[in-house]
Amino acid sequence: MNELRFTKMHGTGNDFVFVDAREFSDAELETIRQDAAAICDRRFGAGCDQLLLLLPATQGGDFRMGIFNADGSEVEMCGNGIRCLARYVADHKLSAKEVLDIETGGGLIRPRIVDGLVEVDMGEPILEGEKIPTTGKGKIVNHPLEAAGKSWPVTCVSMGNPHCVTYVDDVDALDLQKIGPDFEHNAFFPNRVNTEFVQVLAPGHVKQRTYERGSGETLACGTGASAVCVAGVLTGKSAREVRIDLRGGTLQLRWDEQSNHVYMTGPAASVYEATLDLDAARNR
Ligand code: ZDR
Repeated sequence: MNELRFTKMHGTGNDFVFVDAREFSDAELETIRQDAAAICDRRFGAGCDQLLLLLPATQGGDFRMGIFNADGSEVEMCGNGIRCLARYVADHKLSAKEVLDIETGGGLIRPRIVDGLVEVDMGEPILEGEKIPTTGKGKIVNHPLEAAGKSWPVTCVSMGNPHCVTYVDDVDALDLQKIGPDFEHNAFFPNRVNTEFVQVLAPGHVKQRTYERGSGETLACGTGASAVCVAGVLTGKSAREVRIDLRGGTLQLRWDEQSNHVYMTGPAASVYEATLDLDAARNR
């Protein structure tokens, strides 16, 4: 396979190369897996934070989503990506259902389009340290983590993928290129981690920057925003319903007390369609 047809999409500035891979053979999927980092490369390839694949369901859902970070690592979940998947399915009329059941490595995720935005039932957060995973046990709330030469109180949440949330006075003052890798590769996180730096503006309004596992700083992070919503309740820093301002836009989050599910609402956009010459992209 030398040509890859894709749609360029983004959710609040977290950008994706979205590939409809429902008809791909196992050999073609393997090629994509091998070439993921080359496809994501912003100079030699198509360029994106994550490569997303629309795949046939295997467990009774409507579709399955495959996710690769810019470094080529395959990961479990992507919150902004699932909104884009719902947008793609609606744009191409691939389903008549109002709420989709999407299989991901982080479990079944349920998006639906409401008033031009996408609302996603992100499922239940995982709070046990061992399951996130961290090397700590039980709930990890305000745990002191040594990184970048100081101690940061961190609260850890998995939304299918691992997140670490820490509160600061001024998110814009942080040099994330410098401090982010120290969180991502910290021995406390056996599978590495996505890190959210959060500034509380009011109980219902926070500002977030994200340093993503395998992709570096991105303009937004949907699973990260979900983790921030949960961490805000666990630490008492913010309310169950919160507006989160990210560098690329705003997301609305709610951690429902009754169901224990997290709901995320935000935009998703298709920017253009194109064909990538895989041979050329491979020659980095
Ligand atoms: C943060 C993310 N872009 C989203 O929107 O949820 C997810 C991407 C995957 C993340 N970098 C990981 O778990 O490694």
